[in-house]
Amino acid sequence: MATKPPTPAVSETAAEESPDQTGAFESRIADGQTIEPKDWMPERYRRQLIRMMSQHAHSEVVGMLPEGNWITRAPTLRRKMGLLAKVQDEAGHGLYIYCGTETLGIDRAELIDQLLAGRAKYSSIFNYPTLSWADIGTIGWLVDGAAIVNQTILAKTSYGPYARAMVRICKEENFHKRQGYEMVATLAQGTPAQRTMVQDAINRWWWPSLMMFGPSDKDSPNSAELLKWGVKRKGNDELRQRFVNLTIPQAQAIGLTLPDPDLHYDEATNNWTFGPIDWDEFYRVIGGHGPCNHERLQARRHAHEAGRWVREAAEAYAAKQAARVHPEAA
Ligand code: BYC
Repeated sequence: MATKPPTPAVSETAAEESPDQTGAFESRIADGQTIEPKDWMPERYRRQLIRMMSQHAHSEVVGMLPEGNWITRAPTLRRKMGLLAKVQDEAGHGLYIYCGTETLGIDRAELIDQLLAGRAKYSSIFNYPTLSWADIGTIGWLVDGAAIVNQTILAKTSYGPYARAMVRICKEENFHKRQGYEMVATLAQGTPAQRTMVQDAINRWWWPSLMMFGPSDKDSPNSAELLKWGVKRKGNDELRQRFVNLTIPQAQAIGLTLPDPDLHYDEATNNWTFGPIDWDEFYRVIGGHGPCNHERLQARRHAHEAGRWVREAAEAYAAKQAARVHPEAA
């Protein structure tokens, strides 16, 4: 049965917030304390977290679709089992984060309605198609790899429930990344056709993976506030650079290339410098006009309708159980 989410101690409007309250809140964050659901928080902090956490939860759930597409076509039983487990893990991540978002006083059903109505964002990366089996390894390596870089830092975010969800999620994402890299490395050592297939997958997923970190800091309207409140601990550009620095040696180790003629190692900064990102493409995709946006939302809407009877049955069962335990309330 749907339970009412707890109501955090927020003011109804930002106008009711006193400088003392905000000052005490910001000192706690500066002291490295986490903010917990029953603590007072500025309304703006609560809204920012709902925005970011719900987008993250939606990304996990929509992220099951491109990979789920290959479960029936995995080349071996071992690969099929690995992929099934990974896709199930993503569903679990979505659930933890939806639960975490509910501690901010919003109902999961409302968040899912926003997604299905096309009013909520989810990660741009899941609007690209999975064209070959090599895409599955490449997603594990690059997409989960990018996610880990972002989420390892989010495990230190100032909001306790989100930080704790990230600790477990990162452990699983690490496993996904290793599994993906092993698949890519196996194909890289395979036949010329397998090598061509995996290189093609990397060529298609590299730039969208860099876009996962969001716009450059100077064009990121939310970053300054999120950094001030310790929701983000690093900017989008720093995390993107960290991902690039980690990934290039991994590509070199298995003899594959990344599709960027401008890539070079900068001895002065110890960074791999990369070419310009196509931000027009990024904004097109997050604006709903990527290659698979329509297909992804349709698949979620269909799954939601197909699962309606399960939700109703679960609610009816929970109500029956509750009536047995508390017959007076029935
Ligand atoms: N895609 O001010 P900014 C996974 C939006 S799932 C779409 O920098 P912020 C996995 C942004 O929302 C990984 N939209 O925003 C699952 C904002 O729009 P609104 C998902 C994006 O929040 C299955 C606008 O652009 N991870 O790993 O400061 C299988 C301006 O951006 C994107 C998370 O969700 C994007 N890539 O920073 C495998 C992590 N980038 O809301 C793997 C949690 C930006 O103002 N989220 N936008 O209309 C974050 O860390 C941050 O929200 C972001 C963006 C770094 C993504």
